[in-house]
Amino acid sequence: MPKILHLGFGNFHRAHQAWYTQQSNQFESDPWSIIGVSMVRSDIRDSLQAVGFSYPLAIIGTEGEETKSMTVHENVLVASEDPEAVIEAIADPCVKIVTLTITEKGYHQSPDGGLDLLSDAVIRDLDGKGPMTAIGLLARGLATRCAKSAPLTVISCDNLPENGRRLRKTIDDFSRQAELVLNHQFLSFPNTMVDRITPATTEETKAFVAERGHTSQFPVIAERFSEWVIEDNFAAERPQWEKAGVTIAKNVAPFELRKLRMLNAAHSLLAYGGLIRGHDYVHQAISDPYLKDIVTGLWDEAAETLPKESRVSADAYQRDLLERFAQPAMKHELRQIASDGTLKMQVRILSTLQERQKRGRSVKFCTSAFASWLAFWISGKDAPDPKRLALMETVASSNNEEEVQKRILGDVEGGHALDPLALRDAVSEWLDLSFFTKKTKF
Ligand code: CS2
Repeated sequence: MPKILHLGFGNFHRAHQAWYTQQSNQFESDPWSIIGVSMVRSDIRDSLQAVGFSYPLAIIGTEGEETKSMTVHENVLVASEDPEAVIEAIADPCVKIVTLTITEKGYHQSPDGGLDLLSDAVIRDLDGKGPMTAIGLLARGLATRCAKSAPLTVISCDNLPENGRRLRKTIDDFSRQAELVLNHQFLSFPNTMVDRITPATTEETKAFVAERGHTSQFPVIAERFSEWVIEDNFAAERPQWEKAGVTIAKNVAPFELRKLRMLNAAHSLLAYGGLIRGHDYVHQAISDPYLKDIVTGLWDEAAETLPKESRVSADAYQRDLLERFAQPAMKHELRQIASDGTLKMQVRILSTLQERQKRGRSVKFCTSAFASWLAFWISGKDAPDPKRLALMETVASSNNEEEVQKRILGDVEGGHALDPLALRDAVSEWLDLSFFTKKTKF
């Protein structure tokens, strides 16, 4: 049985890559199975082990809903407990593909796109004094794997532009530091675009699936819409994913940029603007006419920056997004999306801003998304973020809103070659109007 190993056994993986693999297994004479790797938590492995690693997936769409039993996983490993087992599995020639959902921060990237050698987690991993990072685990597994001359495809499924290329760069940097030898003749890192809205599991999720006859501590809810575009660059065998609706493409960039700059950018704007205005869920924020107008403005601005291939369908894409965001049964929490903004802002918003500034085009609405994030912190709200403490200190350091803006802007602008004065002016337009502060409309 050919295998896939997946690093980051979260809801998104269980609703997306797992779902595509289970669907395409209907067409395989030798079906694929997945070994999930939970980076830290062992409770999910303990709970799912008792039921053969199966779990219910509730799929919700405007045309109704269904709950599927997912049975494609054969095992779950816990990296924090036994990293060597993960390294061994990556090196096992039965594993043909490694997929990853480790979130933006899992890549430990520096602003120049390489591995951040100043990151504590990376330093501890390299010194052997802390838990291995996902990048460290993968680099060690790949070195052992290459020594066996057995080819392997490594697919990043995180929301980052050119995620395959970035992953390869961080793996190469880590390997160099750790003196691991990789042979790229046996490896490939295709770029991908992944999409399926998948909220975190709550007590309500458990009740929702229980009402439909499924008992599980770890059920998943996802929207019916799902998309996966993978660059046609495989080093080894792969499932017939295209039979389950996956697009295997020569160039992923048009899809990836459209998704990041339209879907994810709007999500971030709705998260910060929505939380400030007292909403909890995406469907509430998008039905707030005030926010909806700003989101539409953002989409128009982002669409203009897209490559021709995806620009032509941007209007239809916007209409679909409005429908997808508006589904109340998804209960997609804004808090979930608000996390890790320092990393998300750069790839979702600042890249559009930069493109538009270069072309001398208005940046009013894409700036609003950035301003909403600044205002979120300035107004004393809180979310998990790698720079959370630094942001909170900056906010506490001065009562002068403009001064605080200036410092935060300085922190995240790095590497984007934005015109800082123009950006500051554009942001001030939103914050001066007190758009996003507690004082006014929000
Ligand atoms: C969201 C994404 O949490 C977030 O930041 O924007 O997880 C989004 O739901 C997915 O990318 C949809 O495919």
